[in-house]
Amino acid sequence: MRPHLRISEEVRQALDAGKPVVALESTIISHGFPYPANVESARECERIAREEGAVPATIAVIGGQLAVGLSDDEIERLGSNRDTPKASRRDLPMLIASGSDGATTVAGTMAVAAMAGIGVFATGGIGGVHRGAERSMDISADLEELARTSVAVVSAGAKSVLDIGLTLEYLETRGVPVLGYRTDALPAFYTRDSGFDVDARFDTPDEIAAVLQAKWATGLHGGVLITNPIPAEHALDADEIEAIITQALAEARETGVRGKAITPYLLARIHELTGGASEAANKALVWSNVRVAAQIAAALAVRSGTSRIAGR
Ligand code: PSU
Ligand code: MN
Repeated sequence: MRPHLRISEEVRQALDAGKPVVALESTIISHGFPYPANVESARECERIAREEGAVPATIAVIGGQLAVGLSDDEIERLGSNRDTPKASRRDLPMLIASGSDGATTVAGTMAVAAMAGIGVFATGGIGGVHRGAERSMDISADLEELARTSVAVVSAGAKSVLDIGLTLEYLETRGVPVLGYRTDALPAFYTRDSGFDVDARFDTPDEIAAVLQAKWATGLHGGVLITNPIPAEHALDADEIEAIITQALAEARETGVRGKAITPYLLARIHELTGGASEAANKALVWSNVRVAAQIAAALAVRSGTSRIAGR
């Protein structure tokens, strides 16, 4: 057992019994949606995972502990406290040492999921290479984490606040497979097609589980990015969302917001500028990702007799 790691009784029992477990992140709770929609969405994620026969493991830093599996009260605490700091890999030691709360990003959640032995994780969108990164060098730690940590991440792709082409180049360089679930096109979060292709398309959760099993059984450590397009009926108009993203990026430049603050700033501005339409889309895609992740975790558990990841 790792120090500072707190695994809930339910998650521990599921892992010991080889039952499917799905990790869920908490930056999306503290910074992804307004309160109380964030708390309702987090609870709905847990309900969907259970409906698909998986145990949800929402991950956060709670009072300096790396918590895997949160109580209802803890989800409420993260959701109602917008000041909870974003916790990526680099932030974890300081939050532990000071006994603080932290809302884990994709990178932070992957790192903690791997400590617990959880191999499948559902989120909304990942971080990536920002537009203008050739000057700012702003590249999300999510991409490095995908390169090094053996956890599969189900997402709806990346928002075009990022440079999607450069994000794909970075993932290729770092050896991260980018899979499409029932799509040949890489989705772009609010829309189903970014204009870029995925590396490989699969149409069943079991085919994806076979890829994960092959990667990890051979010792090819590291993550896999699984992209699941937003359900068609919730997709937003590509031109409208592009105009809003362009405006939000221009405002961010004028305001001078930088570093870890830029992604939450852009997400909040996009929500304001779309007048709530993006919130419904965002919920729909996250819930869809949780469902797919639970099905992949179940297929992986059947194939390997365990939901614990290899070679951690
Ligand atoms: N992109 C989204 N929604 C999100 C995030 C990114 O569309 O909620 C969050 C995730 O937690 C992701 C983090 O891991 O932002 C990336 O932050 P940064 O760009 O600072 O690495
Ligand atoms: Mn950054």
